[in-house]
Amino acid sequence: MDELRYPIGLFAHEGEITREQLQKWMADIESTPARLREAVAGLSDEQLDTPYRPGGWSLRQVVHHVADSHINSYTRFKLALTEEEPTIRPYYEERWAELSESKSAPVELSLALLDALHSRWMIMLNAMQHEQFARVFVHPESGKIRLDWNVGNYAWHGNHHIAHITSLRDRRGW
Ligand code: NI
Repeated sequence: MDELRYPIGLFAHEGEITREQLQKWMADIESTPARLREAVAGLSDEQLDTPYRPGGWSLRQVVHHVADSHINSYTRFKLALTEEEPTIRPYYEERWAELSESKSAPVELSLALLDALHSRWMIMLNAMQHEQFARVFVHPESGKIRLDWNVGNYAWHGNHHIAHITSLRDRRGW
């Protein structure tokens, strides 16, 4: 396992997902924008343009990636709630991160976007009946994905990228 690339390990969950587990993951999703904002607070443009690991994305690209990824995820939740086992549209996240906008736009734009997006996402999740967490979408490569598992996956995803930033800051003493 590459510790720089996976500072908190990979997401894994086996078996039934309890309401308690789901609540913990939802609390992580709710706090992700504030924790991401805190993770980059006070960094200069030069620091934001530093790769979190050799050959990896810059901190700026990481922040914009979280927004890109969570916009897609939010959409997939909505598709799964309103259609029967919809097949979702994958995208090349590496290519999105290489677009010049992802490399240059102020991080504040994605932080603000995530504040609003996660606020709506949480209203949606909190309004879901427990049975609705068993609804699925179909990923063309990964197959059927249940919404409860996906809540965990995106709680992990935010934590994973926040750890990229905080671990670099620790290593550099920033
Ligand atoms: Ni990611």
